[in-house]
Amino acid sequence: SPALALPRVYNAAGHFIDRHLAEGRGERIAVIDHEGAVTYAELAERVNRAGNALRGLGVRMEERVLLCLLDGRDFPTVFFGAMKIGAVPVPVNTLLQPDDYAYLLEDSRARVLVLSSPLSPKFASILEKARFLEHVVLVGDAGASPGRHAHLGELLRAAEPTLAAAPTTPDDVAFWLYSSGSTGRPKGAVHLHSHLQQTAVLYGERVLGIEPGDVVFSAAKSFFAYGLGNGITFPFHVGATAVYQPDRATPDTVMRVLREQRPTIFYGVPTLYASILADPKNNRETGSNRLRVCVSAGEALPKEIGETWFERFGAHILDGIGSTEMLHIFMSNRPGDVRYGTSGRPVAGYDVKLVDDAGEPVPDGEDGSLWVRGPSSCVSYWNQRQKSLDTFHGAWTRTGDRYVRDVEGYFTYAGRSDDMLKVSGIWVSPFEVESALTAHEAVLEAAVVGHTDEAKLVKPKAFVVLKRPDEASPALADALKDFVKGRLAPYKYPRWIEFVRELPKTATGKIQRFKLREG
Ligand code: 3UK
Repeated sequence: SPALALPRVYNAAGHFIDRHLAEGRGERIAVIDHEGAVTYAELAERVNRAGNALRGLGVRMEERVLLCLLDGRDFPTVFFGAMKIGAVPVPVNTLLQPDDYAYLLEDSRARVLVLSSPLSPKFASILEKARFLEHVVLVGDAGASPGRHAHLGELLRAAEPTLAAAPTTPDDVAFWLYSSGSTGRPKGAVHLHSHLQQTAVLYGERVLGIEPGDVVFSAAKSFFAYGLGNGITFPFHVGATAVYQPDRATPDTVMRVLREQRPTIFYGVPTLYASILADPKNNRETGSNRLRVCVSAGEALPKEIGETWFERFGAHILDGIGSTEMLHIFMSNRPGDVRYGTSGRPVAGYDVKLVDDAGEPVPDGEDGSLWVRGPSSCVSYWNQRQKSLDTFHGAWTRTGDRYVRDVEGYFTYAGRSDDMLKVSGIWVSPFEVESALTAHEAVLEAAVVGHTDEAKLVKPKAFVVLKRPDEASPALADALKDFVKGRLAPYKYPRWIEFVRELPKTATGKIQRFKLREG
């Protein structure tokens, strides 16, 4: 299918928000969140007010606005409001720690932070030092905050309800999404105005077949590239309804939404599907009897989970691989063509290749490094020249994944070419967990690798060398897990700790993690 031809003056807010009014869909429901329903007309007005409010705070074209927001109506309000004035929203992970947020504010140079009140304690100690930050706008309960912050509700009420979109082009920077790597801090993947519509057409429309009558629910939150497409741009591309849920996605919260809102499309990560299936009460009748298709991404979906889900929920799970850099899924199973245990075939509009270390194509049946090319690839990592050169080669992006293609053209995941782990679909750098462990007074050194649990999903496992080896005990292992939980985002802690006398190392002293991996 040919590339999308977008007009030279193009603003993503026009396509995803304002178009619905012009085309008579203003009274349709765009969003259902914990406060109720929002129509497309109401959402469009909120977006305008948000854009005007940000402008009123001094935000200009191309300047960043950091969004640390729980899922709800205010997420698309501020995301599109910022883009509509040509500013650059930067949604960030809501599960991080103060030190991470200090880095993101410094690196992005955001002038404004829009922050869900329940997350404000994580920022209390760092705001003073954020030298580029001028305003904090709180979302939700006003009582929870120091008085000098602005409140989104008040700003929206006071702002003008109309706003002309900034004259951006499809090639203007629209938003950034941070992605973690095996070394150093996360990198800001710079995305353009055209990218959102590209993914909505190529994957949302042509693979999922999303339609105006769909009700979608993504357990993956909107700050992930995966959740952003799932629950914001795909439904808003066609005028469908998105359900948002601010709480952590547990089997209970997710089953409640399935039961109460009866979505037609559900998106999750393998760990969540496995934990829902672990309770035999959960099925199509106690969930959504309208489900027509489900999606899994973030890490490979074990075959058994897909098969059992289909038996119990009567809808297939389409496993597909996407990335923050490519914005959404570029290789996938599709309705009527599901091969569990594989990532399917390339999504039309994207090209992939499997190459060896010399860059030569590998034959079918052998594993190679996966490269991808397509119209939603980010243009670079912000202020990271070397990391950008390592990853982006002309139109091609090196994913860091290894894959095998079979003779029929289906691709099977074969691991990473670096040490990075996907835990519940979210990146974890072993270095970061190792550093957290070695900060403990009892620990001399540590090595962290992936270890598969009973559902065949990868979780971190730590090999720990103690300063005094005779202190090794189950109680100390538990204490170390708690110690890491207190310092890093909760999904990063090691689920298993094995005390060892020494770690395998190269002659130059680098830890050989591959020797600690099983298989
Ligand atoms: C891994 C998978 C096997 C793979 C994402 C859908 O996960 C997303 O983005 P991230 O930047 O991570 C990208 C990396 O995750 N991965 C993702 N999906 C699969 N591995 N099977 C899969 N189905 O290592 C990839 O390089 O966090 C997923 C849509 C948008 C996304 N950003």
